[in-house]
Amino acid sequence: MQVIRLAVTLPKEPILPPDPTMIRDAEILSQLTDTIARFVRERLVPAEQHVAETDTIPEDIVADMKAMGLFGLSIPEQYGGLGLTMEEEVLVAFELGRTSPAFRSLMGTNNGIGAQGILIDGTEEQKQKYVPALATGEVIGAFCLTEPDVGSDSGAVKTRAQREGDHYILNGTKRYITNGPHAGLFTVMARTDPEIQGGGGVTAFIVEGDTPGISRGKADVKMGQKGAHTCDIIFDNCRVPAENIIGGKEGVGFKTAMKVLDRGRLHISAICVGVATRLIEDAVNFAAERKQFGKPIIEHQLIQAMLADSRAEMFAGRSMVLEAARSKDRGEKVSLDASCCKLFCSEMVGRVADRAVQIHGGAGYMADYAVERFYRDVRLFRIYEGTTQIQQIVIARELARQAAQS
Ligand code: COS
Repeated sequence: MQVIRLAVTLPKEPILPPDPTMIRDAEILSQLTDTIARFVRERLVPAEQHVAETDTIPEDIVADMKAMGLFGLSIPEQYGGLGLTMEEEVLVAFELGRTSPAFRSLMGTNNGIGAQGILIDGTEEQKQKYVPALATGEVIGAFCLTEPDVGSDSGAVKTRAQREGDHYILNGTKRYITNGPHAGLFTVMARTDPEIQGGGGVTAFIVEGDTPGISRGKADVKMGQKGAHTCDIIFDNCRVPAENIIGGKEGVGFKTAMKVLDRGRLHISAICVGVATRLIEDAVNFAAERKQFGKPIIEHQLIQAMLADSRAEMFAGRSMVLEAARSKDRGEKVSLDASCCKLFCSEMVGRVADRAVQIHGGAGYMADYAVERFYRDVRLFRIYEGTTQIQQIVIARELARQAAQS
């Protein structure tokens, strides 16, 4: 099959009124989303079952994804990416979400949590040194925050980074690291100041994957998302140059991680919308074909209710994600909105997947139908990049803060 190339370069200069920082050229953007939609439809969807069965994305698909520039969608052009705005990125994610999340997961860390720490808070030198290889997919990036004893309370990281001359010595274990088995570059949050208990004692480091003292645990066996891989990353007296502190500043690594997650949560929300769209499509197609009580089940009102609720909720998710992405592009702080999106969209796609299985009836429980796989795949969305309960906390705290200020 021929590689479908993204023969588009988004112009540097914004041209669309009224808010020029958002979509820069509607026609080129629509070419981009159309090309990705076609790639998803013709190349990725037919490979889904193979990926699920083998727990591997075929090499030729990975090569196509690289050739299309998918690893650098949101990386600025000066570092070799396409430089999509947040709104453009979520529009692309709506399309990418319409297939197994494993495909997105492979390039998702390079566009997102594996590169954004450096892009948001790194020095110019760090960006130039590390980001171009992430943009092409030559190197896979990963984000090391979670630990065996540190999940939602991410300010409590125990991994230590002790200064020794012009290096830091890292010791500790990071857990469930997406793309850990493949990563050549890590953003690692480690405690440089043990006197400070919370996030204030945490520093973010760029750690090259082949640094002595790094080892990888065995790949985790997960409920779903086969083809996307996670593992422990273990640091044992791993010497990292002091110049690899992101932005050169100790003690701000937790804030860097939070800023990365604000963005990541919007991206995941958009993927949830994409998956919901796919599930609704599958459910409608099935319901139109399947006959019971003498007519296609789509003509039965109780089936219609499930489809209608799913479509309405998907549309609500899509609208809020677009709105939040636009405010991010305007430079507004979106922590609260990103958490609202992550909370709603991840729960929404869970309900949509549940209904899609229900509409399929017995068939929905069988591995022959994609809904069975998606039902397991979407469960993760409510957990990673901050659980639903963490999003509730972020939202409620921000409301309290705003109330105290008024
Ligand atoms: N952007 C910038 N700064 C932020 C921020 C954000 N989104 N969120 C918090 N901060 C800052 C705060 O302003 C505060 O700064 P000061 O110390 O200068 O006041 C500092 O970070 C600490 O914030 P806070 O007190 O809210 O931290 P907590 O330890 O209470 O933790 C939660 C906050 C629970 C929200 C955070 O730990 C979290 O998001 N946990 C989930 C982690 C997660 O998503 N893990 C998934 C795995 S990674 S894929």
